[in-house]
Amino acid sequence: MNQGDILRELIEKKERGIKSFAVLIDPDKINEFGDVVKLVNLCATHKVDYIFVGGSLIVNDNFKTVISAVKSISSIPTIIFPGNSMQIDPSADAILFLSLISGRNPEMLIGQHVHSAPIIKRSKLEVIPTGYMLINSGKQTSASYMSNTTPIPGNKPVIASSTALAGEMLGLQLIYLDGGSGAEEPISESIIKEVENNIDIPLIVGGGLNTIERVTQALNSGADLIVVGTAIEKDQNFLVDVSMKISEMNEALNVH
Ligand code: 1GP
Repeated sequence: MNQGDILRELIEKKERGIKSFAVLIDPDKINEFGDVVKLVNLCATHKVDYIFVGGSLIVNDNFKTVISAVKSISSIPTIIFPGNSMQIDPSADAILFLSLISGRNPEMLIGQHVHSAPIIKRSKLEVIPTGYMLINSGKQTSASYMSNTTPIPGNKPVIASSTALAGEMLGLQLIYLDGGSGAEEPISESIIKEVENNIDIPLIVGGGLNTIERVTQALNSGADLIVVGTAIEKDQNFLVDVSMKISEMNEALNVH
């Protein structure tokens, strides 16, 4: 399998210290088609780097509609962040092929992957092998409940870094530390730093990033790409603030 354009770009950005911003659209939270159009236009205006589409449980029929809307009105790379093997759509640009390495549920480590691999191969989506790690964020999240896994304790950085390192040694190309959608607490500075210090592959951080202080802390601790969903569902102005913060950090590196 060749390294695709999106992964290559993330690796290059990491080497240069450039930070990136992904907006997560959960199709279940979309009530009207016009909502997606408005949000995607805002993402384009404020130079959001990636749009993630997916959810732990999608009960409506919006998944494909959201992806086709994003693709038809923007050129922002659209990446599927699947909650299960049903969330595949060839019109996206890439899929995070998630192995839930923080858990011990074989279905989430390899089972769902066996079902989806032939379909994904036919789809021609860029496949990004990703070590997905749920970190305890204070209350049970949909991701931990739906995946039937126990998250890594939020105060055990060495368990997190050893897990991420094992994922890298197994050949995974990204690590995604997730507190879960709407997490009460974001992932701690010590967990992000410890993981970042132990791996060379790009690091994604998400879950509960709902203030600029939290976003800044995640980025300064070593996140290469941050993902924000819930806070933007509540207030789209937050997208503008995060985008400005990231531009400011990248400009300080003297990169454009
Ligand atoms: C969840 O990391 C994402 O999987 C985003 O989390 O919705 O809390 O921003 P939020």
